[in-house]
Amino acid sequence: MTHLQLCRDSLDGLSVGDALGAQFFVPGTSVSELVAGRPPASPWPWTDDTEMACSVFAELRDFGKIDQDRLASAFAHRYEPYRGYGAGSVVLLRQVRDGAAWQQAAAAAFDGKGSMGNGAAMRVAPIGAFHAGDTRTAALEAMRSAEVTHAHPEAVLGAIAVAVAAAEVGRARLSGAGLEPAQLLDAVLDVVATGQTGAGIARARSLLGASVAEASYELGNGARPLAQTTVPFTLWAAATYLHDYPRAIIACIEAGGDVDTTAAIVGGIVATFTGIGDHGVPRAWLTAREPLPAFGTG
Ligand code: F2R
Ligand code: MG
Repeated sequence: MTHLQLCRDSLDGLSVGDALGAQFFVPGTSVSELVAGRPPASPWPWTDDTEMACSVFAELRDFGKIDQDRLASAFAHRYEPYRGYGAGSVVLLRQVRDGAAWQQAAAAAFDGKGSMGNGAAMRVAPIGAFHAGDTRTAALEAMRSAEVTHAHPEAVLGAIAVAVAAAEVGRARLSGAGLEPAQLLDAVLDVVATGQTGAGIARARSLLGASVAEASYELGNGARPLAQTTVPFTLWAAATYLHDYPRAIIACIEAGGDVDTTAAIVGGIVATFTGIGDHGVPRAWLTAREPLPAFGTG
């Protein structure tokens, strides 16, 4: 098991979560049918979460690290408008594609506050997987990947938290050591303890053992698609269902809100630990997901 294989598993978990989660915006799609083993009809198109994560993956596969200029250019030139990007990201990616510096475009977003959307967190789990066991590098690379589109500190903290979680579960997979839910959240809190996102993760730790309904009510489900109202619940779900990928994704669907993105984040973390098959990403779900773009394979 190489770090690139972990990264690939993470991307598969992320993209399947995204694509399946997005199906639940289609009227008539039922979670009870999914629980009964009858998933929605394929194909499941993936959305912006996967398109951006594939660019992150390609950076790691080809260069082993995040170069901010190259990543910003990749995001902008691969942007497909029908993939459901957030409104701020649409503006920013078009500006960068038209020649603006990402530093200025990201800083100017939302009246100079920068985006605190969950878009930096939704694409970052493969970075943590690639740096499994190296929390510090995972956090630094996550920060670099976030900054090219999201200048607000909450968005950057959210991305760091997700990458650290993926690095920690990757460490556990490689070593074969156990990882309790509280241990995972403590490892994240060692790095991200500030801001609303840090406070939310601390609250998530106190809610371990709660129901999906209570946890999502208390922590948010991304209905406001911000880092601080998305990342705490996703870490709660990943920690709670770390050994069971399908159950982790179903928890996101049950929670409602920004389902494609909560399932992408949770899927990217959990698949780093479970891999494919058995209690990992079901092979039938992988087949149902729209094939990844060529730049996100290999
Ligand atoms: N947004 C969606 N889906 C709904 C759009 C559908 C689309 N129009 C279509 O039908 O095709 N999904 C995607 O957005 C989330 C990721 O968002 P990202 O990349 O962070 O974008 P953005 O626009 O920067 O932030 C998202 C929203 O958060 C609010 N917001 C952000 N920063 C703010 C700030 N400083 N102050 C106030 N509000 C802020 C805004 O409402 C942004 O639009 C994922 O769900 C992805 O799948
Ligand atoms: Mg999406």
